[in-house]
Amino acid sequence: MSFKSGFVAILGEPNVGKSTLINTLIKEKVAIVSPKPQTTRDKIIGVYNDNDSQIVFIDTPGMHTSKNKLDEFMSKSIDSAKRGVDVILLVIDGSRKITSKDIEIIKAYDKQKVILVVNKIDLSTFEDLYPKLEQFNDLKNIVDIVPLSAKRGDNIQVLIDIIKKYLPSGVKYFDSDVYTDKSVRYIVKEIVREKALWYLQDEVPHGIAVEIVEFTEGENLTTIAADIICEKQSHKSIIIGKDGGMLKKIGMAAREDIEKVVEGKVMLKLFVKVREDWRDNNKYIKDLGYEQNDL
Ligand SMILES: Nc1nc2c(ncn2[C@@H]2O[C@H](COP(=O)(O)OP(=O)(O)O)[C@@H](O)[C@H]2O)c(=O)[nH]1
Ligand SMILES: [Mg+2]
Repeated sequence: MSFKSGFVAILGEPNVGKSTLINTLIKEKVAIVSPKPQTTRDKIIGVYNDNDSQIVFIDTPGMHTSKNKLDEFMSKSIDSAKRGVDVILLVIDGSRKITSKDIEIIKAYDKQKVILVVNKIDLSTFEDLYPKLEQFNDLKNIVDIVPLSAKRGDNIQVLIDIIKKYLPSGVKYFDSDVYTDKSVRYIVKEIVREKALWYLQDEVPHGIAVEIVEFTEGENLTTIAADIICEKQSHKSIIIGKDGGMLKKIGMAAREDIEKVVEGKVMLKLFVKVREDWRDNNKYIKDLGYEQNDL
């Protein structure tokens, strides 16, 4: 069999498990995950390698309507991820009821090869799931349907084998030891944002960005300082918390994950800064690293 390679975009509504899926597929944490919608802001590439293939997965922010300039940036990054890919993985949450809106969204993809991924099967029984899958049988634009659990890793190999069927013969686009287009710094700042999303409530976490201000690799210790940027003074006090408790919680959880990424001990210093309404300011969005990086 010839070597297969190609590009696969992961699309779907917020919270269906797209980022969890890319991490499971490539067995590395490249995309952050949280129960809150709009966790992913950027297009992220994760590269899967085995003996006879290389698959370049592109994780995208969930589709939703634009409210501010950051939202516009996110929807542009979905559009650019859709272009020029060999296969689209359209992910839906199989533990939810399937609505007519879901069917409409699926039908809209009629020009590309689409594999429908029905995620979170660990939350349903076969009896619940089977009638749901039957609803998709008539959809002619779907080349395959794969029920799986991104979180548990069930059926992941089945998905990879199916994707390979639809990829062209080709060359490697990335060296085998490269698993993402993002730098360690980028992943570090995303991990800090992930923990802020986990622990903070309401609108506070959605107005957060993280900026790395120091990254020094020592012999036995990597020292990292990061600013957590928020939109309002009142948010700043919430993020710091009583006696600095919230910031400490975010920092401890983040450090644990960052140590796995840098493969060593880390000292993490976090600061909180206010930049009013940065989500509506093009310059801030660019400064914070949300910039189109087309393939
Ligand atoms: N039970 C279960 N939860 C999942 C699964 N995949 C993702 N999740 C959870 O769904 C939430 C959203 O996941 P995320 O990957 O951030 O979704 P995204 O917005 O589509 O990228 C998180 O709380 C995940 O832990 C799965 O297979 N099973
Ligand atoms: Mg995501």
